[in-house]
Amino acid sequence: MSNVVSLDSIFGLGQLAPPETMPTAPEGASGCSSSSCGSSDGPADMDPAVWEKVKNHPCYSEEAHHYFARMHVAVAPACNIQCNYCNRKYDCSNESRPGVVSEKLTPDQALKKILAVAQEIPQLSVIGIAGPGDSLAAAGKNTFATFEMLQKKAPDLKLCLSTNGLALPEQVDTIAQYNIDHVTITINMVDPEVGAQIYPWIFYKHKRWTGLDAAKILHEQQMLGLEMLTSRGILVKVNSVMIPGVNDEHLLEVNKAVKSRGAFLHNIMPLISDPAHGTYFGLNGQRGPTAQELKVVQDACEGGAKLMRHCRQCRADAVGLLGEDRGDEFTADKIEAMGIADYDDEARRTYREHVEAERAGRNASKAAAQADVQESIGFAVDPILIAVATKGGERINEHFGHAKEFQIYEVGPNGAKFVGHRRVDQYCEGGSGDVDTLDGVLAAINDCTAVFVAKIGGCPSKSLADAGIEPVDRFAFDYIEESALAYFKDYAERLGQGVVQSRAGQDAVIRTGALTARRA
Ligand code: CLF
Ligand code: SF4
Repeated sequence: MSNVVSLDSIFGLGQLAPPETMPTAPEGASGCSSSSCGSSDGPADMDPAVWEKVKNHPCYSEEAHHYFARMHVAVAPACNIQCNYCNRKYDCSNESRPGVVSEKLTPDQALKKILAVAQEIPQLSVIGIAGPGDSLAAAGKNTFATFEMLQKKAPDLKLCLSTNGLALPEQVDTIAQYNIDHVTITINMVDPEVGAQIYPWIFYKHKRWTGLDAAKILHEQQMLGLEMLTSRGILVKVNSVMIPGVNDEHLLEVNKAVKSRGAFLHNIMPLISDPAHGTYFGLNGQRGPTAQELKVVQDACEGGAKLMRHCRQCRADAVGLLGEDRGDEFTADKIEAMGIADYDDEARRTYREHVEAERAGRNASKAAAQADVQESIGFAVDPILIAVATKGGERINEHFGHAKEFQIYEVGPNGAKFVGHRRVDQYCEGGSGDVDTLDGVLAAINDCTAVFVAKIGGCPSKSLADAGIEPVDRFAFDYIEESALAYFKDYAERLGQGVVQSRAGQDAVIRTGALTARRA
């Protein structure tokens, strides 16, 4: 199998345009920073050394998630605590979706798989260990053995791990020793009274602890581990599972506490709760949040620790861009049949250079679109939500009927920004659309004013329009944010003329958990 992956296939899909086709900024475009445009944080918003660490990490940079892929290797089966949203038969739901047991790997098997994926996917930039248990339980033996081999063999790949934090303080020196720049801690509470409703027990210092004692120890270890990591300059993302009625309002306190200890990002994820998963919460009727409930809590935390809103709650063996799972292309049998060539990072280097060129032109074009909106709208207009069908590259490049998720952008007079995603069943299978599936799509994007697509048929267009969601294909293959701003300018004009009405106050159904590849 070829060791160098051509970028033609990516360009051919319209995911990324060659640099010379990028839109240019109109004369007089202002140089407003990406943050003042309301878009994702970029080099203008952070220390250059931090930007270097996050610019190719799909979880730590919202912008990077349109371009770069991560891969998880399931080398850590053990766990040292019990969460009420977890069933040990499945993957760790702190950083992954319960539902399908991962193919567990030894460190040697993991290395082989990583090298196979690296030669096939030029977007690959990060290797994460996120279970299926806790990456630092059992002294993190498999986790560190994998990273030790990997940093020697493939030094261009970033190392990332996720933990519940109980064993973290004892492992911080080892994490620093292996140059692991990115650590996620799942912190669901900073008050042990709340923690006792989430964690029935922990196993710590050769003893099982329950109730308030367990929650108190876990809380102290999490805070200490967070402080130790940030004081060493290691970037920490905090994941919190939002559990309505248990810790939803409390997450504002969590946000403040982790910000004051230097956390880089806070990722508030919806509880995945289904009786079929056999979890305590699932079996006892604890529900997950709606899209609007999640957004309300996320919005309330704005201004504190920076929020991550693009998490896909991926599996402990996920492979690919965040909205996809290519794990079925890399099963043990297939890797064995592949034959791995000598390690070569040329395709990834070429790809990264191309992304840098894309980025260089985007700030000006976003700023120009933003300035145009601000100059042309002379009255107050509430922001709206837009659903976007995309395959990546920050472009509108997916057909409505082929979309397995829609990215949600909030756009208003102050800019356009990514605020979430909605997973759906693919409407069009085998050349024809399914009415029941269309109902599911409508429910998932019911709070949106418009849906941007590369192409759409007459039938779903009519259903969308009847539901009050405007189907828009005139921006096919263009950049998302610039198109959203152009649409908003036009929408505001029509609103002013009374031609359209605001859809504020609608709610939508979210489906939690990761996209699951069809396993061979
Ligand atoms: Fe994996 Fe996590 Fe590293 Fe990302 S995932 S270990 S930080 S490389 Fe990312 Fe997946 Fe959300 Fe995790 S989308 S579940 S936040
Ligand atoms: Fe499950 Fe992860 Fe919690 Fe352990 S830390 S109980 S594997 S969700």
